[in-house]
Amino acid sequence: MIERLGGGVRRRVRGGDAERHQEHAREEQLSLHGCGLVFWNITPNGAKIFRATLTPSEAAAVIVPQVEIVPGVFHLPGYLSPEAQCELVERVLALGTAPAGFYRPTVRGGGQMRIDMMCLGLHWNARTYRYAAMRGDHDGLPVQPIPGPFVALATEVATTVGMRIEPQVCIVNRYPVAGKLGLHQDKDERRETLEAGVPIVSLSLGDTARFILGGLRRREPVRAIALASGDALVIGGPSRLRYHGVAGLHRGSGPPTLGLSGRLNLTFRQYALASDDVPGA
Ligand SMILES: O=C(O)CCC(=O)C(=O)O
Repeated sequence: MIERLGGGVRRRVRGGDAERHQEHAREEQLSLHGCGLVFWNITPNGAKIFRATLTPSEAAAVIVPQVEIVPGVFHLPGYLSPEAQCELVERVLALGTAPAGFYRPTVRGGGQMRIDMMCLGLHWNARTYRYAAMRGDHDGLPVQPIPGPFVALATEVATTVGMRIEPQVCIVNRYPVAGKLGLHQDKDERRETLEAGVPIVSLSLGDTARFILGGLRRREPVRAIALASGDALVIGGPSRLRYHGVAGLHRGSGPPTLGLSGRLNLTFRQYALASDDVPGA
């Protein structure tokens, strides 16, 4: 039976020690805060009371609904609970209004993107297509670091589908209702990272996106995947260099409780296998 937890991710708990958590699963919340999987009891008036932290073996016993679309591409619908989505939106918007927050990039051909962007950890320079510690194509500011709970969340998503990532970059895209992102490959990370198939972990918030997934060559046919608020998507292994993009949004389809117009998408990337190779390290 799949349980819908009060917050956090939608999980099914199987066997072993983890079973003791199941009886109260509907009252519990997986918090975004802290590392690991933290359960909370939610009282009728909404207060959170700390209950337990899952050990790594308990966490490994947790099953999350997932669909492997093609080898290496996993869609995890509803990975984030409504509460976790709200918390993530709040934190992203706070970062987005701080120095080195959202801006509208101009790409090397001179055109403006149809989305706003904010890079955390490392900056993706839209003019050079290279990563750097500073925003050389915009205001020269150093990027903000990736908050620890974001790193923990992305790592957890990858682990859920049997992959590994050490997130060194989080690119946050803010889509206005008419926002789009053309078909492209994410290939600006170091070659050894790409060749190892280290995944990209994507989290979607707000309006549902018409995400398009192609093949390893631009001309290959694409398929559409509806990425709704709270969904996670992992693109790795043999699919790491698949073309992909966002053809548009289903306007107004996001949860009203998020208070978001359009959509936010976070993609977590590992730039280098060795931390010494990370710019600014
Ligand atoms: O918004 C999305 O779902 C995709 C984002 C993306 O492709 C990218 O940032 O490279």
